[in-house]
Amino acid sequence: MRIDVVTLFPQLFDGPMTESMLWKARDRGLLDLRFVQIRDFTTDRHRTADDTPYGGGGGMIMKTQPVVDAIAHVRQGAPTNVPVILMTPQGRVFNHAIAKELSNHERLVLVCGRYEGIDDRVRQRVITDEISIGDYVLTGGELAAMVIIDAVIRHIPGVLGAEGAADRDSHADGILEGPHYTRPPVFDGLGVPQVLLDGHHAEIERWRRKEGLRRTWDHRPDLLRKAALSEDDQFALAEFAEEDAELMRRHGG
Ligand code: 6GU
Repeated sequence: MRIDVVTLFPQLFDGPMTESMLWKARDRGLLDLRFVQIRDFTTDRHRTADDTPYGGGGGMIMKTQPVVDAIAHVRQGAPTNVPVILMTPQGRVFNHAIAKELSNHERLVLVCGRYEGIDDRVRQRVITDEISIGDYVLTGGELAAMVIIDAVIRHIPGVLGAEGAADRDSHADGILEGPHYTRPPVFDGLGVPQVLLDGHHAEIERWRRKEGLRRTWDHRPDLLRKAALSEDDQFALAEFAEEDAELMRRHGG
């Protein structure tokens, strides 16, 4: 997969994109990650990429022409249907399903805004999708682009060690993952659930599923409305509900 990032600050990507899993993906040729400096497409002596907003108000707006030209540059020779995605708090909210969907594309173009925003005519002319990573505002789209790159490439076959591991992640089937443990067997008086030490594989899988459901019940009950739940899952949820009701009876709510 090839990803082109259109940005005024390519250096911001240096650390996160050259370590660990990201680097392995690039090293193995599974991810061709490139950066385009918007400032290289400015036309004036001062390489001006921003200007004051029409209508007044604070802040600076990124100019249309350098961004449009930078995008045209990376799209040369690319199929016409390559997604050109604007990083913006006004976009659709990123999630597991969108990460997986984007991973099916041969190429992506991620456009990072800075300052107060980009002239809307960039969006009107060349943007095909707009993504936000959550309901808060970042100083620029670069951190959001890094989040998206990381989450997307986990779905490319061969990027994660164990094949298909992304399908076992939290959110993959609509529920969270349960807890994990490694040695030692006791830390500061805290043990490890006996079922994990016994080595009975089917029991371990049942336990993991149930603990994942318990986490989801406790932290993200909103996810349970959309999750695909088996009869055993429903039974576990009924048990959690009963436990909660029992706590309420004993301690008041
Ligand atoms: Cl994609 N960009 C900016 N600037 N802020 C954000 C965001 C993106 N997603 C959440 N906040």
